[in-house]
Amino acid sequence: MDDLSDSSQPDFDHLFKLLLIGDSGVGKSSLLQSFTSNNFEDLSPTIGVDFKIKLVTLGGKKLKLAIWDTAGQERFRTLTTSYYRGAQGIIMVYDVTRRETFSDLSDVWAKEIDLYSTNPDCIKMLVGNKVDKEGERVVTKREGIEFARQQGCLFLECSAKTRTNVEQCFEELVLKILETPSLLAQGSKGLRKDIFKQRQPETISSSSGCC
Ligand SMILES: Nc1nc2c(ncn2[C@@H]2O[C@H](COP(=O)(O)OP(=O)(O)O)[C@@H](O)[C@H]2O)c(=O)[nH]1
Ligand SMILES: [Mg+2]
Repeated sequence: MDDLSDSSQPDFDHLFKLLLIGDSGVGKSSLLQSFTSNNFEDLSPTIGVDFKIKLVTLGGKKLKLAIWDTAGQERFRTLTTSYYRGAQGIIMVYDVTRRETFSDLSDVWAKEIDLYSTNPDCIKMLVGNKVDKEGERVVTKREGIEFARQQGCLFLECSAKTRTNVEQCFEELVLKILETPSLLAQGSKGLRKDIFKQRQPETISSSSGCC
């Protein structure tokens, strides 16, 4: 019973589920790491948890953000409906130095969102990561802006490595969610339990099964 959904003390006004999607290697886990713990380190490609929690105060509200990261399943394009279910915000990440990660957003990921996202009002943020590697850039900012316009998403370029614009990626998305009444209603009640339902800490303990 003593799980995260047991809210005996209401320490936040809204709980939002945010997702990170995009090709393997674009820097999703690094962005999350950079946002939630203020440092950048070389992460192993597979992290053993499904989401991280961050408490923030934005727009005068105390918010609990449950930010979901893939544990490497995106490599096999096997993110399931439960990953998308109930999300108020989706961050679509590409690597400005790898064009295929940008084209996969329209070829693969935007289609998945259409298929699986249960929230018609869900806010999307397009993020071009690794701008610290300016010399290796192959996707221009202009292209990012244009794609975001087509998709109706917010847009930012950032670097998880230097932390440039990392907070802004999450904050602009959350501020937009706060402006959307239908999403606010979901984030304050009801969905709390659902958000934490899927495969909670068992992935952590699964590594040491032997006597
Ligand atoms: N130069 C640079 N490298 C990055 C940046 N973000 C991530 N990386 C590196 O890109 C690789 C993949 O990052 P990771 O976060 O595991 O990507 P994920 O598969 O999308 O979760 C790692 O070697 C990271 O250190 C960035 O902003 N700049
Ligand atoms: Mg990752």
